[in-house]
Amino acid sequence: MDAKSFEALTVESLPARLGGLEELRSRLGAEPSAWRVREVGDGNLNLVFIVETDKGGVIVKQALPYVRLVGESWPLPLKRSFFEYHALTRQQARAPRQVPEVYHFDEAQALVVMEYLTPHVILRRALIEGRQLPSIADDLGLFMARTLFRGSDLSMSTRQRKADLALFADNVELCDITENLVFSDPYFEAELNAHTKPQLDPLVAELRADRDLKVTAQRMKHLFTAKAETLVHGDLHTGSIMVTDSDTRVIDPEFAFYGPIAFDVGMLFANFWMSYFSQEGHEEGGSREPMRAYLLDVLERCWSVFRTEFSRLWREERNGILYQRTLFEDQGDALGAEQALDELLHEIWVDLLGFAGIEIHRRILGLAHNADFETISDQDLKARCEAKALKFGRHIAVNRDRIHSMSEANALAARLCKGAVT
Ligand code: SR1
Ligand code: MG
Repeated sequence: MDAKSFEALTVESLPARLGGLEELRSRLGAEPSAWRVREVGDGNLNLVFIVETDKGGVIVKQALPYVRLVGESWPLPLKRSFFEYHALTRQQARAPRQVPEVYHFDEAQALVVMEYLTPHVILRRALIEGRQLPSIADDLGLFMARTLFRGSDLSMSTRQRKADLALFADNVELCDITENLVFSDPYFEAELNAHTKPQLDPLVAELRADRDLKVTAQRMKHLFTAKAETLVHGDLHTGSIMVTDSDTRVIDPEFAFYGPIAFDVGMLFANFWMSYFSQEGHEEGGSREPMRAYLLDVLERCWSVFRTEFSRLWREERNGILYQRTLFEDQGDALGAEQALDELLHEIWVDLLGFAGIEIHRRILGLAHNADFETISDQDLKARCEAKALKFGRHIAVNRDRIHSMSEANALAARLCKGAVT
């Protein structure tokens, strides 16, 4: 394949263009004309192809020089594929078997060839269908603790850490998308915003006039831009996770950069809470009460597993720049290290509530909406679900310093869901 000039792949051109790659031939067979190719990308940005034969399958993901969701009027650099590749290789090392295996990367063509996860489905779709996945809370709690701890100053040497900070600092345009779409656009009438009209108009006006909320959103944006704590996935929502009953894989880390530990955790939890509030819109086939209980349990358990694993890593792998053992354990002051751990976990908790509340808002008020709500066809019902989620988001973000536990946050979600709070 000509490695010089970028050209978007098509279903027709892919076999000829990638047919010489040993990484594909060994998995699919050496006769590219026999490869079956489907384009299945349903995300906002990229092309995604499944390439299969009777021998096996691979995924080919290719960036486009623009935002697929919007079109060529919104250019976006191909280099996001470079960041996705580098994030995947680091996550694979830090949380083995929790991301797809990478087989091949072509920087000029902005494409990554990786493991075809089958029979996996996108977690968001499974939750909309009312499927209770037994292992996601544990798997995702472990994934976040391991990647966020091991990519931070708690684990890395100063040279390695600064080299990675510099490498991912160039992921400018994707950070810029988050800075605007997540933290600012929802709070004014930005051009690409959308919300359920006219039902949500009064609440949207109220939120956009809410000074405490706007200050909170900007405070969270400030943490996002300035708190370069660890290599975050950067877009860890339920559409970035593929599942079976026994396997959970995190995909699509193209938004990776050095940011706050709490960002990934808050974004993921926001998506579980949105799934919770949207369940009422999917009750045609029967009550979703068991599903709601399941989702609150996932939130409790995932946060608990995260804390437990993060604490284990703190005690066993804290060999980086910060909180050196020479200051604590080596002086017989293990309690000092535990105090520092408690303080850090508390800070993560407070910040994640802020990020979660803002993520909920942007998915209902901004450009990029969630299928959880978008697939509710009755617009009045959809707006009722969204309004509860918006109020919940506002409460946990603005009052993040005063919410002390996941059970407290979940109890508020349950009260709002039952309509006991307006
Ligand atoms: C223009 S991109 C919109 C959203 O899609 C991605 O998945 C990110 O969540 C981004 O904010
Ligand atoms: Mg994505």
